[in-house]
Amino acid sequence: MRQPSRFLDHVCPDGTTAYPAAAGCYVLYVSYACPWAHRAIIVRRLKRLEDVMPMAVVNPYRDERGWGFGEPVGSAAEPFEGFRFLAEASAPADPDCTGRVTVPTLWDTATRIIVCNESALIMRTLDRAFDAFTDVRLDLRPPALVEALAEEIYEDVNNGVYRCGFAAIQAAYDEAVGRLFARLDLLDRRLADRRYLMGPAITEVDWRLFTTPVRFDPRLRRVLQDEPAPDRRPPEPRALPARPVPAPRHRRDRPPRPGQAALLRHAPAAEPERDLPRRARARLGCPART
Ligand SMILES: N[C@@H](CCC(=O)N[C@@H](CS)C(=O)NCC(=O)O)C(=O)O
Repeated sequence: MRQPSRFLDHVCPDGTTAYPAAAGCYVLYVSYACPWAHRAIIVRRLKRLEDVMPMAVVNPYRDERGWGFGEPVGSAAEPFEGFRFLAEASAPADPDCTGRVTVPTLWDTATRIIVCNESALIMRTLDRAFDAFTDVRLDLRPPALVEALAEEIYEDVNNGVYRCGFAAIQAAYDEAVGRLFARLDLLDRRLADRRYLMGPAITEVDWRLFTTPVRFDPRLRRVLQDEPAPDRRPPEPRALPARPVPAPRHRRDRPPRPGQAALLRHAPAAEPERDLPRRARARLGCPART
């Protein structure tokens, strides 16, 4: 089952949380397969924060130990902390915790604590907290943003596909599939006279919607467990912000900057793992924190 997010703090530019905005201090852990992580990857790219917030990608497959790095499918070893499994990141904050850690996860290399593993909050942190480090002025949360719409999209679409996939009985499956497609129809109608869900400008809600239906084919077909009924094809892209918006290219990240490149060359086994955070911070230019 999908786990609730356990870490719900955020980075703040004005020092009102324990996590000040600073370049090179935080690592974003993601899976390219995950629609929730995809949201964070998109905002990081839109805000051009690639050099400010390094990103590490987990293996595409996970087993009962949760997301891992390096073995066995040839992904890169985790370059910042030497984690073999993302679950190791939860130990400092929650030593008794045996739960897995979900992606996206925002990790603070200074305190060695997970700041947040809730994608909606991470999106907001990326949208707002690092403005001093980017020239991109983008407001994904205008005052008119309708929270209720985001909530409906979450319930019926983003989480709705999981309710389809995890349904244990036919009636639950039918109900979830019905709600999913009814919501997509409503969204489609909403987009009939506007370019984006909130009007002329793209906002957080569009991106929150986008990462689920864009996976209808091929990944969500597996989650949905079945083909939709013959009269219910997956939605046409009209309901998605993908076509009119240049979708950020996230598969190929920009080459690491010199400090990161040096860091990436250090396989975790080659040096004591405990030294990595300090060196990582130094190389990434992260100021010391007390
Ligand atoms: N509420 C979370 C959900 C994230 C989530 O469920 N991520 C999945 C991947 S799609 C995950 O990491 N699952 C790992 C696990 O359950 O061990 C968010 O929006 O960030």
